[in-house]
Amino acid sequence: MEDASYNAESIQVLEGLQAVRKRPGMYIGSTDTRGLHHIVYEVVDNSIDEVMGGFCNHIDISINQDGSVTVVDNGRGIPTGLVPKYERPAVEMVLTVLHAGGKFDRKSYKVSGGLHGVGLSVVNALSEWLEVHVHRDNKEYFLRCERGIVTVPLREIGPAEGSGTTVTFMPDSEIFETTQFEYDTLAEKFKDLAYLNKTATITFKEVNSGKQDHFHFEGGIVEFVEDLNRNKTKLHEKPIYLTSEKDSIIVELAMQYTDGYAENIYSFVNNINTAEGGTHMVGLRSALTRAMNDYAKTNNFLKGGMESLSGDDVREGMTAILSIKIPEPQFEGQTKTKLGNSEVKGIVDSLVFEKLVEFLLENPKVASVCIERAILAAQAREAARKARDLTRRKGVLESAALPGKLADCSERDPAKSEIYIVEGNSAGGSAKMGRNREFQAILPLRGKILNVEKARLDKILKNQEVRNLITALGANIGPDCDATKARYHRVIIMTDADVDGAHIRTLLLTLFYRYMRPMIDSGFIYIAQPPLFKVSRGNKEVYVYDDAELAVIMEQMGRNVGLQRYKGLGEMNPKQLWETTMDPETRTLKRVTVEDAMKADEMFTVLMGDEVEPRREFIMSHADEVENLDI
Ligand code: 0RA
Repeated sequence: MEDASYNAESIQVLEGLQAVRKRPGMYIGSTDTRGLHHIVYEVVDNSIDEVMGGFCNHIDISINQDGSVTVVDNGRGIPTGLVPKYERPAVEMVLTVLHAGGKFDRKSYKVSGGLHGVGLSVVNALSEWLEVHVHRDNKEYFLRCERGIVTVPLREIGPAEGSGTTVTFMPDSEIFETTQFEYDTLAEKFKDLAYLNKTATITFKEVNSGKQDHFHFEGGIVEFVEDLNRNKTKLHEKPIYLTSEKDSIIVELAMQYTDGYAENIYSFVNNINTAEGGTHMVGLRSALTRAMNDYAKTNNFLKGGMESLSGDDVREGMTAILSIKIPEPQFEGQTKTKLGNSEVKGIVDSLVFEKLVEFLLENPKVASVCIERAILAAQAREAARKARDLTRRKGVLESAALPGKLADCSERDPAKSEIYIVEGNSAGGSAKMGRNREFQAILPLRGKILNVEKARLDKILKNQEVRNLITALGANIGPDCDATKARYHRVIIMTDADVDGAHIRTLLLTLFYRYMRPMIDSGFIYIAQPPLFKVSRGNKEVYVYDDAELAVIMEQMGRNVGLQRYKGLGEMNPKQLWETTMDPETRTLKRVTVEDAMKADEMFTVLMGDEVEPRREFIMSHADEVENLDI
């Protein structure tokens, strides 16, 4: 008799999932932490689809003791009935057939085209094992697979109340470079999902660490904006909220002006963070500029020869969330986070324009605050342009006029050159003597540079320390910043291991984050790691870089050890500074990344903002935020 489970159909299925195991990167992007997290998002996205359809309002996620992940939802439950043509339960096909999703169209806003939306079958293929419990029609069903192959076929295991799906999977250590989940990364994503889907309550816990979170935001993206602005000074009490729909495209926008200077607009398409922007953002920017200019002109706000407000003026100080839902998104770009659908630009533009004009007319007080804010920005921009022209003419920003305090290196190839930005003149002296002058330049900074968060570009450019830095780096600042012009591909911030050192480091990072972002994006910014202690016994000396290490070393060295605590770089002589902090053979550098602009902005805001307590907390807890990198 022919084995019914081994026919042409099942061979195809096997081949499909084998392909996923063979080239996982094609389906989930990579097999590192990112890819690992992706498969969690994939499962959760399926539950979110049920939320968007209005069938589900609870999702509970846990990282279990054994390292597996469980996602529980109270949606309709994956269908269990036999699919006519195939004579197999739908749930089995959803789990074992690539792109089976199309066969059970849920008519929701799918996450296709990006790295998500590959389907549960991909998660299944990349799991050592995966189990599904479905509650449907007052029954509980169970199914188990191992590495994509059904090992326990669908069976009814008892009665059940309500409906829903529970998926538990163990990521396959044969596939993933790491199977260690980062709680905070996952939690951040689930929090975003809860903001974007206000009907959902999402809980998250990690059994081993005891960490847990509960996310539910009645206000949706309005609350998202309020949260982003919580440490800022708001110019109007409530975020402006608009929503509209056309051609099956749903557009939602929440925005609020602050007294800051940064523009913080985040966009999402079908809950995916479109960090690279795209057609929806183009449409939004066009609508904002048009609506604000229309209102300003109609109501005689523009005076003194000012002709119009630029897009930058209109967006200065704005925090906004744009969330759109579209049936067939096309994602493009380096990280597949740029929306490509050309029809979206016009739709977002016209919907936002129409609703914003309506809002401004109905809320003249808020309208006038927003317009005045943009006018101020336009005036300051004009002043900044004049100041910049002036400094340009004087040659301050030209590489010909390098600052006198800079001890440059002899190497001319930026890729081989580094610059140490050193706190204080005395440490600067040690660094100059200790360095390898062939490829290491030193720029000492005196005292604390300007508090850049509170100052505009024109004021910042007047600060001598900042000018020295900009000139030395050669990459310019603000909209003109160009990392390809940088004179060094390693810009290393070297500060004391005390509170002042932490402060000046943050000031520098703020400057880079706000005005020289391309330098961070290019991976050119680093933080030096000077030792905290020197442990000595007889003529044996060991440098120690953190407290945990100190305990171990003290234990190893035994009795009668000498312990010196380094508070400042100045306490080391040039040779020690070279050996511990500057020699590429032995030093450790931390590379500064802006993984998550949203988070970084929040950090800087708290640090530089008016409130003291969150600032103190921040300094204590975020000191190690940057990635560890051995070079
Ligand atoms: C296919 C069709 C239907 C629901 C689902 C899949 C579904 C999948 C997942 C994955 C996790 N949770 C889920 N919940 C539902 C529609 C079912 C119907 O029409 O009743």
